[in-house]
Amino acid sequence: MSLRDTLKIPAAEITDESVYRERRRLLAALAASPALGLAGCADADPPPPPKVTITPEQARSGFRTSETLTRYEDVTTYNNFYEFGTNKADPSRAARTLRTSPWTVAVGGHCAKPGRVALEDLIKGLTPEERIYRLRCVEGWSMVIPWLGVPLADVLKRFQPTSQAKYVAFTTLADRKQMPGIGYPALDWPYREGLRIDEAMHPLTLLATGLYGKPLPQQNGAPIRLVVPWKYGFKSIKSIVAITFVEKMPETSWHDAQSSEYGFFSNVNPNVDHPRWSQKTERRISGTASKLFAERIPTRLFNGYADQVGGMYAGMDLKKWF
Ligand SMILES: Nc1nc2c(c(=O)[nH]1)N[C@H]1C(S)=C(S)[C@@H](COP(=O)(O)O)O[C@H]1N2
Ligand SMILES: [Mo]
Repeated sequence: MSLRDTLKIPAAEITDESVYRERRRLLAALAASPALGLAGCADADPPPPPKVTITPEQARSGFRTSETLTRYEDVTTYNNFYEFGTNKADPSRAARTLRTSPWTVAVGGHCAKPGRVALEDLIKGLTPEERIYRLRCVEGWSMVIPWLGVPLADVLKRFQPTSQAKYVAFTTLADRKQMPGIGYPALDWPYREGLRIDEAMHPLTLLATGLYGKPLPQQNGAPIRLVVPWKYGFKSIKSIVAITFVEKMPETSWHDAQSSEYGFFSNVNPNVDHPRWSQKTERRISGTASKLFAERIPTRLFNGYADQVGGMYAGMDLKKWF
């Protein structure tokens, strides 16, 4: 029996006191080990989310910022989209040929009305709104981007998630013919992400269809991508083809690749450093300043959206649940 299997035995089934004590010891060792922290351990669940309600005024206060916008040119040529290569300039060159129409999204799992729907139908009747959000990459750079999109909550409600839907899992297209990066094992394809259901339903969480008043360029995740402004950029999954309501915390690509460095929550937090670099500051790519000499500014808790989202994490140890 492997170490992981040992840990999956429910405590109630263990009668032998010494076995029980051994399990406690293993759990403690795992919790202390950076490579196998409890956030990556299958039998540890995070605390249940507190019940919080956010007023429409509170939500709206996060919809815009007056900070200098990142130039369109920079937003669309300095990208992370590993399906098209791992260099920042790769996606803008290689993603141009991605066919984004027709586009179908499969919505399923714990919901009353699952279905495979055309993108047009997924967002039918919803008017894209402009949201000016900060985007903070876990690598230590940030942008200010005027997105166009619809609240994810408005889309999800149409499928009538059941009470078993505790999390929402998202999947990106993985088409070897169109995506040259899929030929390399940079990540375990398809790219997967996830949110707790309250995070998914939060008014700041956007399904983006455009930026700068135009349709989303392929390199930015056309035709539809997630934008979760208080989390590190890798949570904002691009070119989504599947949305699944699940009961257990879903596996996500970066957590899967390196669970000691990338947690499920990945809330922007200057007080929790990445094991290999500080998260206290960020390089803000904005205005006409060159990216190389971009100004270093302090990183803010929840990327400056604490007023809007802090309540969802009340009582949660943000160092453990990073
Ligand atoms: N499918 C997919 N989604 C992805 C990524 C990716 O490689 N593949 N990169 C993520 C990362 S690390 C960041 S910082 C943002 C970047 O979004 P942008 O290029 O539109 O600024 O997309 C995220 N979404
Ligand atoms: Mo990122």
